[in-house]
Formats: sequence, C-alpha cells, structure tokens
Amino acid sequence: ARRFQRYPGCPVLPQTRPMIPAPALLTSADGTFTLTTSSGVTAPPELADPVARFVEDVELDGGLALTGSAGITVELAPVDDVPPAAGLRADGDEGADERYGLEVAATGVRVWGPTPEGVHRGLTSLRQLISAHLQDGAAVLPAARIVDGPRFAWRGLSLDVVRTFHTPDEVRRVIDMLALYKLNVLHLHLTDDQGWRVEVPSRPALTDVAAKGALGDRPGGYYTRDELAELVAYAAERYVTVVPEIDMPGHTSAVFTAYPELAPAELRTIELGNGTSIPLNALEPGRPETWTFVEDVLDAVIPQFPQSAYVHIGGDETWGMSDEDHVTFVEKAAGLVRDRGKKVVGWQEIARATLGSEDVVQFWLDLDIDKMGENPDAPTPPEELLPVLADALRKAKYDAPKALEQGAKLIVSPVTWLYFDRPHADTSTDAEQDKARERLGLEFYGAASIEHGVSWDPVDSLPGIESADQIAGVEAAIWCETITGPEDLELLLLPRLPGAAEKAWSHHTDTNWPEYATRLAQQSPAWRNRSWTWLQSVEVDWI
Ligand code: TNX
Repeated sequence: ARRFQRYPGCPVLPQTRPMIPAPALLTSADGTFTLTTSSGVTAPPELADPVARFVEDVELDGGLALTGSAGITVELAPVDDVPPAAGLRADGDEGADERYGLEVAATGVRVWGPTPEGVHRGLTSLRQLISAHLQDGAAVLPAARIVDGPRFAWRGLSLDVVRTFHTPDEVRRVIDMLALYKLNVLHLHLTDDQGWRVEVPSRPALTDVAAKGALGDRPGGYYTRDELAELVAYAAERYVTVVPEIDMPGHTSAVFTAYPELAPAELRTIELGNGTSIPLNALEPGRPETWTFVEDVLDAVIPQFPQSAYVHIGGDETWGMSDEDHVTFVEKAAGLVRDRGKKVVGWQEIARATLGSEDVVQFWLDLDIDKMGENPDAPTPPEELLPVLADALRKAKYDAPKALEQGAKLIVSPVTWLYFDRPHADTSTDAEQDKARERLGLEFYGAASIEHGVSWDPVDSLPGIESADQIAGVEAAIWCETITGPEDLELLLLPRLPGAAEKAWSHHTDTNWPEYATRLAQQSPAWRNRSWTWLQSVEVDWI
C-alpha cells in the first residue's frame, strides 16, 4: 500500500517518549529535570487559562500539585519547523495554530507556541510526560527537545447520545479523554429513531415525548439549554469544539412519535428478528410542514453551539426513500444551514446531492458485502435486509469520488478503522471485564484488535483520496446499540481512542505496534487516577 510520505525533514523517530500521539520532532539530550510540589509555572497573563487548566489536570492525572512558581516557563513564540495542519477546523478559525515546542533541560522545562491553543497542546504533552514519570511525588523528566504540530486540523469523535443517553457528567469524562489525546472535535449525534436530545422551544413535544425514548427500555433524557451551554464551554476550555448533528431525513422515528403529522402515511420497518427493527420512514421533502419543522429545529439548535462553524445534517441510511427525494431533501436542508451562516457536514450519502466546495462529507461505509458473511459469530440478517444492504453498499462506493469531484473535503471515519462499536478482539486480563467485552460491539462488523486500530493510514483508507489535502480530518465514531452505560462506553473508547488520535495528529504514519504498545501502556497511571475504565488488553503490558 502507498504510504503517507513524511514532510521533508521529518525523521524517523530515533527514540520515543510516553506520549500519544507521537510528536513530529524529538531530540533526546543528556540529563533530567525533576518536578515536585514546589515546582510551578511562570507565564504571561494571556496564557493564564491554559496554564490553570494544566495545573488542575496534572493534579487529576497523578496527584502532583504544582504549588510553586518556577521550573516550567511557558510563552508565546512561533513554531515553524513542522508544517501547518492539513484539513479544516470545526470552529472555522483559519488563523488557528496548534503547533508547539517543549524542551526539558537540566535547568528547567520550557513550553512555547504561537497561540494559546498551541501552548495548550504543548502543556498536554507535558501532562503525559509527568504522569508517566511520576514516582513518590516527583516527576524525573529526561531531557529532550520536542517540536510538534497536528497532521490534520479536524480530529474528532462522533458520540451517539441517543441509543443510550449519556449524562452531562459522562460526556464531560469523554471530553477529558479527547483533550488528553489532542482531539479537538466532539460530534454529538443528538437525534435518531429512538430519541431526541436537544431543546426546541417551538416544538415542545420533542423534549416532552421524543426525548423520553432510548434503545429498548433504557432511560431517555435530553440536555437542557443550560446543560448544553456548560458542556460547550467545558469543551471550549479544553480547545474542543462541539459540533451538533440533527440526523435527517432518515433516522427520524422519534420525531414522528412527537409530531405524527410529519410522518409518512404508511410506516414501514424491517424486522431484525431479535426484537429490534430498522425503520424505513423519512421526512418527506415534498411537504411544506417538513420544512417548517426543519427550520424550527435549526433556529433553536444552531445558537446552542456557538463555537461550531458546522451543522451536521446526517443524511445516512434513507433506505425507505427514493434517491430523488433523498437528494432533494439534502440540497434543501444544506441550503437552510448555509442561510444561517453555518457550513454543512453530513454522512457520505449526501455526496449524491449537488454540494458546494465548503461542504464536508463524512465517509464511513467501507464495508464489503461479500466479506460481511465471513464473520461466523454474526447473526444472519433477515432475507428482507439483504437486497437493501447490497444496494446501500453498491451506491456507497461512489460517494467519496463524487464528493471529491465536487470539491468537497472528506472526514475519514471508515467502519473498518474508526468504528469503536466493533467488538474487541483482544481479551482482557480481568475476568469480569472480559465477560462484559463479549456483549459489547456489533457482531456483524467482526472483532478488531487494538493493534488493528493503528495499522492503517487516513490517506490510504478510501477510494479516490490521492493526498492529505482532500481530507478535512479524521473522526472516530461510537454508536451505542450495545452500550448500556458509562462503563460500557469507556470500555469501547479506551484504549482505542489514543490510536485514533495517533492517526489524526501524528506525522509518523507507519506506527510500529510494539513501540506504540509501550507508549499506550504508559497511559494507564493517568487513566487509573481518573477512574476511567479501559479494556486491559492482554496484548499490552499495562503499568
Ligand atoms: C450505521 S454510521 C449508522 C448508525 C448505526 C451504526 C452502527 C451511520 C451514519 N449510521 O445508525 O448506529 O451504523 O455502527
């Protein structure tokens, strides 16, 4: 397979540090510098926020309270020995720059970057070094000079909060994980067949009725405007942008329970035979009331996500709808988003519509129908579903090339590499956990190992991509059909999430598994201190 070429001057890493993602440039030096509770940070006032965040996080990661004022110097200074990121920023801030430098010398630690955000990323690297080297209240850091910056500007996680409702506190834990791995987008999948999670004051039944649902008999819920404001601010403090998804025209069964007048005359589903079914109905583009509804929703939701330059309109799996209606719907919905000053992102199926060059298409369907039958553990799909799936996968092959032809950029989220709702192939050293593992993840995808998660490259992963410039970014996705609560969620997120970050950020694309596994093992002290659950894979020597 063709491999991403390092930019000129980016060497093969001669040695590593307990950091994920791996930094672009790293030079070891002789000596060490020791941080203790009497150490602290010297910084100009404009960096007070990232520094305060760092001090708080260092304590949460490992219990080291930096109560002094010297040892770490932080400043604004340019970084240009690594190239700027490719791709698009979810907050639309074209002037943003996440590059940073980090130097550990015998005389002290220095972190610098051209912007507070760059400095924040550098301090995040320092957090990882401290927690991996912390022993008896002191972090003995080996001397090194690091210069680093992201390969892609949009590095995210799509989180399904519908099939299982995750409370604001649970979402904050996920944001903490994203921040530790320099991921900067939380894509919230707020609506689906089973529920609705956001307030629309002009449409009270969405929260009074639709929000009560979740998959099966799980509890429903929604985020109030205040809760969302707090979540968005919590994320922003960690330089994470929250992008809202309103999934339409399909995946709208919950809307139809709240507003039956929007439902098509005939409701159709495919029974899966295990008590669940796939609804085939969608919002109909030919009816004026559909568009009043969509406008009501956009007008209420957009202001709740001020940092996001984008609105995700879904567009996936409209299996009960004609291609023509799908295209009509997508084009009109995209126009309404643009009219409101936001850019459009949607699942790959939107590439079948006429798009603008500012639109972003999220590619996911890299499945091969012939291979899907190869997983012996997978349930046999009902007869009725087979032609529907075959048709969906056949059309999906053209989506990425169509998007690129139209000048749109792609977010890379292939099921094969970035769907975290695949079962874990690695067993756990913990028997209880291993039992939970057996029920987690959708079986028809087949199980994937942690090693698998780092053995690919975004540029090589989809048809039609020739260079990193065609990619907006890299986003993992976690769907929650098999996830019943926060422990399940964390067990599928960790330790996969750092692997997605490695692919999205690092310029070192040919990940070497034993070397990566060593860095991964060194993450566990911070996870333990933060009481995050992770799959204790037998393939990794956790410390
Ligand atoms: C497909 S990915 C879906 C979701 C499911 C997911 C399960 C996408 C855009 N749609 O509705 O939850 O598969 O992995």
